[in-house]
Amino acid sequence: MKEENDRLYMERALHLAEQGRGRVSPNPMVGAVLVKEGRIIGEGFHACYGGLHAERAALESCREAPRGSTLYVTLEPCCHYGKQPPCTDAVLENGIRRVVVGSGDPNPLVAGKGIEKLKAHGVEVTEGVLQGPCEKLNEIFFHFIRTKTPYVIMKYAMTMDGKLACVSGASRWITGETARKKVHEDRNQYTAIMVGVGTVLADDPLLTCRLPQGRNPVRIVCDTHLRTPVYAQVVATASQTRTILASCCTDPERREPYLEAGCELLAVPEKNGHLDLAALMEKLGAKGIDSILLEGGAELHWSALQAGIVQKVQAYIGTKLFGGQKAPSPVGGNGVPTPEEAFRLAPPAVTVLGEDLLLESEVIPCSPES
Ligand code: AOF
Ligand code: ZN
Repeated sequence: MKEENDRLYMERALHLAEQGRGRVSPNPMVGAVLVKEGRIIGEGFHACYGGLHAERAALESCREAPRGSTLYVTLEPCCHYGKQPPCTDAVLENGIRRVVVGSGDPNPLVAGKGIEKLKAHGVEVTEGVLQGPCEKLNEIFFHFIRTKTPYVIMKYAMTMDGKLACVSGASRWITGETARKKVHEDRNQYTAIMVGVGTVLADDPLLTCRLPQGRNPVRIVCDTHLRTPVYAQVVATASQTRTILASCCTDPERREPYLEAGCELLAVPEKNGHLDLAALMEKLGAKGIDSILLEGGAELHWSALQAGIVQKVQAYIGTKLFGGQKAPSPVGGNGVPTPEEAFRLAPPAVTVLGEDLLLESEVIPCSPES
């Protein structure tokens, strides 16, 4: 009975945590519920970056004295001074008797020390309740805090015969409205969106979020030789929406017009004639960019897979067939020579979006000897 209730309250805490989605990065989403004698007496979540942590938000909302209550929290309470004071202090000061934790906090400043401190002060701690869903909730934060590089989601829409466009190059539309709305929900949520210069030259995209009250992701263009046209939409709108051009070109004269237009230029070393994508990820991580939607083209997808920077693949599948030997597919480059050398993906999550499908799979990292 106790375990069943623990799961129910943790589910509620997970639901609360979700409300911080897209607003707390690069911090984690966290939800908290305070329960006393079988009643919820307070609830809270981490609502904005730098803001009150979930535990203190729940305490602030309390309808009665929290002394003797149980705290359900999706992430181990912190025990360090950051932008906010330690949550462990709040737990102890308020006489909370028991703390139920979903997942541990891999932040080296916390990493088990929060739970240890609570136990050392006589608080009963139960760990690992709905651990899987709690870890999944913060897959981006967990990746970012461990690697200091962004979580990269390679996203594309293709037909059921694996085409990104018709032979003519026309691609509007592959998927229907429901799927296209989800794309904009994702742009509202992830920190950045990245494309190759080929995509800018071919489509002149805006790469913004077209939802009312939506937030635009930071736009990143991988442009080894600085070929982005100064009149491209991403450059022309750079003063409204942050735009980063990642390039090997360090010539101040060539960089000047982009800087004037409000772009940021990121100098990246060259590797085999292209941008060193692993080095780029480190630089973007240092800028606090914790997640990237990688939206093509095919050559950049291949390079990104080879560089080992992709964590997840999002394949939208439109229920159409384009055909055409020369019609492009989502991943270019040389391709792997044999099926054994394929990039491996975990079993996918399948979502039906109107008449289309979305398959989402994590990339299984290559072992160094393979
Ligand atoms: C919690 N509850 O709601 C959150 C936690 O700079 P700060 O003070 O906001 O600290 C950020 C770190 O604290 C973050 O990296 C993560 O380890 C933890 N976030 N912890 O107990 C919360 N948001
Ligand atoms: Zn905290």
